[in-house]
Formats: sequence, C-alpha cells, structure tokens
Amino acid sequence: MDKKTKCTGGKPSVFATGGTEESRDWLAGDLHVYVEPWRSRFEWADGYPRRIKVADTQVEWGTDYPEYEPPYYVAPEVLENDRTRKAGGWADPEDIAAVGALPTESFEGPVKFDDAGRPLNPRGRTGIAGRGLLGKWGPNYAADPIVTRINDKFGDVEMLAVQRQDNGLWAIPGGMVDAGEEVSRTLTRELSEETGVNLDMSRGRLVYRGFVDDPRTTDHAWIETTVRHLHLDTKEAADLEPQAGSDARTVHWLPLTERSLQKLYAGHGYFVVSALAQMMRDEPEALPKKMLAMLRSYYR
Ligand code: RP5
Repeated sequence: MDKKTKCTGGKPSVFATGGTEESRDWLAGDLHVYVEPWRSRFEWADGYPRRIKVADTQVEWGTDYPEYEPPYYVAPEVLENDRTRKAGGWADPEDIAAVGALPTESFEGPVKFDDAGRPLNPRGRTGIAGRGLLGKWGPNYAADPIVTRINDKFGDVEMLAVQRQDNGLWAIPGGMVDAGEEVSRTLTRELSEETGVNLDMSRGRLVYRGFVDDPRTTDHAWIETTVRHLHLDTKEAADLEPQAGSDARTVHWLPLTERSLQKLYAGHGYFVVSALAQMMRDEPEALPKKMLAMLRSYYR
C-alpha cells in the first residue's frame, strides 16, 4: 500500500492527514512523505515577477495548457556568478548547451526536459520560467539540520531555529550543498555557520529527502533537501551557546506549537512534524504530553 501522505503546504492544519487509515499505517510504517507545491505556486521571492495563474487541473506537465506563457526570470546575481565565466562562481551558465552534463535523476526520480532541453520541475507548472534566484538548472541540493531539546520548565519541545536575513522568517538552519561536498558535511557545516553550534549531524535520524516547497522555485529550477534530526538531552543542550552567523539574523530555541510550525519558512514545519512523528513512533516517552497530544491530533 502506498504510504505517501499529502501535505498541502501553507494552508492551516498543514500537518493533518485527515485521520485516514493511511495516517495510522503511515505512522506505524517507515516514513515516506510527499510535499505538495503551495508556496512554489502562490508565493514568490523578492525581485521575482508575479507568477501567472496555474489551475490545479493544469499543474501537471502532461495536461493541456496551450496558452501557457510564464514570465521568464533569472536574477542578476545568478548571471554574475556563472561558473564558466567567474572563478568561484556558484551558478550554471545561462546557455543550457554550455552546462555540460545535466542531471537526469534526482531524489524525485528521473528528470523530465522541455523542448529547449531545460529540466522540468517534478511538481509541475509554477507560473514562472527560468532559474530565478537558484544557481542550477534543475535540482539545487540543500541540507536541513533539525536540532531539538525539551524545555522542562514549560514542557515544550524547542528547535534551534534561525531568523533568515532575506525574509525575516524563522527556519531550520539549512543551506545549499557546495560543489563536491558530502551532504552529511553540509548538515554539520550549515548548523555551525548559522548557529555557532558544532554537532555531528550524521548522528541524526534521516527524516526526508526530496522536493522543498520554496518560494524561489520555478519551472526549470527547484530545491531538493536532505533533512536529519538530532534530539539532545538536557545536559547536551545546556552546554550549547548558540550565536547567529552567516545568513542568519538571529538564532533562538523556538517552542514548537501549531502556530510556530505553520509559520516556518518553505514548509519546514512539515519536516519538523515528520521528525517528531518518528520520535512519537519510536520513543514516545521522550516527548512531553503536550507535544504527544498535538501530534496525535494529526494522526488520530
Ligand atoms: C530551503 O532553503 C531549504 O530547505 C534550505 O533550508 C534553504 C537553503 O537555501 P539558503 O538558506 O541557502 O538560501 O528551501
């Protein structure tokens, strides 16, 4: 039986699976989640042109939409960082023929291409063409380290969260995988750069690999992440001295509530709930009653 659980991105009760049989089985089985594109269809990053409307029935590339002419956008900083023109450049060249080998496979499966040879977003039409703020044609790989602790005083589960410089939203302290870098290295490096906390994230439990519902997503460039979760005991957490750095405005032990989870950047709330759901399945005694009750309300 397909264990996929659909999550509708930014809408309220984002974490609810509607109490279906599947949710119970999903909880009992191994975690395999499916992130629906919501922010990547209805939100757009600063500097982007307005997305053109794509009805639910027209999202899939295979569906007819003959008059589909989305605005084309590639950010100046992406063009300026063309790795074939600038030493240390982090972006592909604009000319798709000059890219060399384009990825034919990603965490989402075989990559589809349009008639111009450009990779097509695995979640379908987004209403914007080009690469936007993303450097690579196709999948742009990221890594997201979730670090949590229990605040015994308030009976809360808290996550080491950063406030992003670019939009002020709270988020997992994640970042892009550098050229030639192992993703387990990226998880540890980004955590250290953005929060000043040095933890070996390869100790963390693998929560998710795949598409991220990021507002920078376009028809031809998207983000795929690897999410790992490390839950710290009281002593290990108390020894840490978080300090914001790199592209983090501030760092904070964020209490995880339905509200704070829904407000996290790029659907990160869904990754955090999936991580806690795994804890509830494997070591429920480690979670405060309040959190167990909230999670059970999603998977009743
Ligand atoms: C999100 O953007 C990923 O989940 C990751 O947290 C982040 C990476 O982008 P930057 O923070 O490097 O801009 O989609």
